[in-house]
Amino acid sequence: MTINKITCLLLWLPSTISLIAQNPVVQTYYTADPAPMVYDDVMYMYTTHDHDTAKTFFRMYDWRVYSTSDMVNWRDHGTALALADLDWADDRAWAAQTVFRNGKFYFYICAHHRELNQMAIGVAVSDKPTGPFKDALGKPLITQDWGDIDPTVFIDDDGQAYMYWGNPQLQYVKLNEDMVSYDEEVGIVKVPVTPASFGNSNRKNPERGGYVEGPWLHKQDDLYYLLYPAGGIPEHLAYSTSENPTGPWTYQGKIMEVIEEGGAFTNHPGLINYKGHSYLFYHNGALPGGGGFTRSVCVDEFQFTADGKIPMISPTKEGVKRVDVLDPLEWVEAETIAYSNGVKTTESDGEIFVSDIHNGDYIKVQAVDFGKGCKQFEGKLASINGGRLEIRLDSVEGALLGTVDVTGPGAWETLSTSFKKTKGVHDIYFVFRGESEEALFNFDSWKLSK
Ligand code: FUB
Repeated sequence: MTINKITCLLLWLPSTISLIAQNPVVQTYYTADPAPMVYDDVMYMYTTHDHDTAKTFFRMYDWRVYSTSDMVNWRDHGTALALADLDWADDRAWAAQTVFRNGKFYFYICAHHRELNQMAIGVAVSDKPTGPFKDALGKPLITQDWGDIDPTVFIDDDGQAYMYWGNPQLQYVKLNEDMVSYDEEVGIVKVPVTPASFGNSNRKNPERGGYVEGPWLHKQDDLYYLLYPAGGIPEHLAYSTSENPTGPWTYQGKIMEVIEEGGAFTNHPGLINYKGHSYLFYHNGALPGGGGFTRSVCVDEFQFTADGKIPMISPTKEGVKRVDVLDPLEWVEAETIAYSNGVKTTESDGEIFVSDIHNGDYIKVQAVDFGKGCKQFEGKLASINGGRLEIRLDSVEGALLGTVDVTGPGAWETLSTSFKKTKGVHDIYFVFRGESEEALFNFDSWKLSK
């Protein structure tokens, strides 16, 4: 457990703070460069992964994927792709994005090319949004120089797909329908990074526009929006618009200032609409132990103005409001988390479970719909040093619905407890207790019944 638990406890006392905090979205890992995608009414979020021990430079070896149906409880699906899955890549698993086309999910990534000793853009493919993804080409799609980072892919209404990328040179290709090759006749188009197109925030060179890296292409009401980190280090977020997916781009303004408190020197935007709301995904360094190389993804809601502008968006600790409730009558994976303190998740044989559970750690699950009444809890747990799972209502110190003793031989077992019939929508807090200072047990899934 590298995220210092004492720091965690100090930071989150009094525990009432954690009742309202939803940002950063993921607390079990350091995650960055969020790329949202909606498929089949579910929001997926692909992230990069800052290693817990990164101090003086990025240590990034894999990409992760999460999903939600309510915008507050995020299910951890584990590693979508790792450098080890790409024959040609050996370091810097940097920003990426997934899009769906023709029954397949295409994951555009950038990573360090072992032989060329430069960054390159590749594409991996899967039948499922959560992967596992496989290298589609066995080699990169784009290999020019160190600037080949941060791909963003957008499929227009006429079916034409565009991939933009680059630091500091913004560039694009028109992807072919197979999504793993591009129109060679058009080739790689370098976009003029002028102040008129990208603002005058470039601190090193005022002649040049403010665009730095991390583009995100979005279309709304026939207008194309290009969002990007700008200005230099530390980065703020800005956007430009165009009536065409290939520009020319007109600078519109800042959308997020440099995050001073709990920020990172980078930021990285992802804009998406979901269930009638507009969201900006970005990252900061606000998790305990966080910083420029140990970042965390966040999301805040905003509204386009009546004339189609993106307003300034303030990063919040509160995050976003739920847009749905969670059904507890079906088995819920324990790694479906609104907020957690102290725990991690572990992948084993294709299964993911909550691990690194110590005395005093907890998981918050938001807006659990008890309906007209539930009175039974079942959980799949496996003891390590033994302990107790407390099921509490609405806060860490909230009413104790029931306690499950996890003291078995170590294999997964289904344990249950009955509790006073409880109705309506509540947050559940799973609070972990035990005498051992080591990990107490693992937690796989749970459900309630009437
Ligand atoms: O996460 C590594 C790099 O930092 C990304 O590729 C950039 O966008 C910046 O966030």
